[in-house]
Amino acid sequence: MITIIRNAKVYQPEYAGIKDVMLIGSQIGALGENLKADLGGAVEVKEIDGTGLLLIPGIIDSHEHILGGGGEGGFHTRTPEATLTGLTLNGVTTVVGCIGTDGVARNMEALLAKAHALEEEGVTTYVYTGSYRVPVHTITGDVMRDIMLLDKVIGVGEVAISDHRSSQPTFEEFARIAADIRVGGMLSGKAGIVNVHMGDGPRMMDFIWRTVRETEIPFSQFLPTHVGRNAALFESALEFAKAGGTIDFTGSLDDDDEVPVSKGILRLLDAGVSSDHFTISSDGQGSLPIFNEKGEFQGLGVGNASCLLKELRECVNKAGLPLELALKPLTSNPARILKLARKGRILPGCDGDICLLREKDLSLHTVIAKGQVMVAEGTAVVRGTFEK
Ligand code: FWO
Ligand code: ZN
Repeated sequence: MITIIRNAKVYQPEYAGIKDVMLIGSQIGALGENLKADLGGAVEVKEIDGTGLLLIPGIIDSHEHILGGGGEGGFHTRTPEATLTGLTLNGVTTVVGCIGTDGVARNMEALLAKAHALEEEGVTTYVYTGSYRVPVHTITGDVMRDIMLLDKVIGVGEVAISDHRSSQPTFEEFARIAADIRVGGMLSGKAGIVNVHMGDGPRMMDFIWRTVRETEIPFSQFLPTHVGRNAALFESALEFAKAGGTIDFTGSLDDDDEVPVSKGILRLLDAGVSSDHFTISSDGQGSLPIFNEKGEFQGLGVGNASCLLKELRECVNKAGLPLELALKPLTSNPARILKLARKGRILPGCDGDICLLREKDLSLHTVIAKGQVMVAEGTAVVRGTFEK
């Protein structure tokens, strides 16, 4: 199958002008003007009119509870799993699944099966092995074996620190996890990322700082998430980013975080942090529990991948960031830090993961994943197995 998207304003994410983009099978084949594909009728050539539309790389969500999560208020508060259109209708074409608080009734075997299910339904999936808990609950019994032997495992997480729900790991346990996943990643050509769940506790990023300062493990091994959840944590995360680390904001639908994403990004840029060093993920299907100061459960919401395009719009419309910069934390930045070589960019040889947005309101028009049209003019044309 060949698909030519014509005359769209192409963001690679850097702006490339009005171009045609040709998809050959599941990959981007070419960018250019007046592209033609004449295969003597042997292969169907689809055309999509991209006139007046913005063509961007498919969104990479580096932290989503695709299996469902939650449970902090008892069994009835376990959150529902991700659905295919819950991803594609929000522009997500690549997702990294993780397990959170409940590492017992949610396990790695089920997470991996869910990741394969979503891959079979049409998007690209990866997983972090483990959950909040230390020692890490793996599939093979060992963090290094998991990342070396299981293709979809690209790191460990979300490892909880500075949180009343963590395992209260020692620094040595934390450093050992980072060491093992680093070497396992190295030996398997993967990022070996430690996706660190940052809680509200006063120790904040101490374990990460100590690992970077007291061991040979580099900044790039860590991707701390939820960094906007309180102002003090954000200041520490800002220092980490200034020192060369990458930090991950959790998008939110009601800006209940103390540091809204677009404000946090402006702060980073003002502080001289490169626009390569921050990402935005959704925590989709994860629980958003509220606890009072005594640690008593008050209630919970559920994360949703729709926060990603909402944060993109806020970065452009509220913070006045150029689209080509605001796209980086959702596309080329996670692709780089997670070492997803063919993801996050509109370049020949990259996977055919593309979103078309309407220019006036950055609303979603079309989504293509691995060369397959998943959403056309705002309607899902491919649905999950049990989605009606
Ligand atoms: C955050 C996932 C939190 C689950 O602190 O970590 O609970 O297991 O599903 N969510 N615990 C939400 C804040 C960033 C608002 C998780 C959740
Ligand atoms: Zn978390």
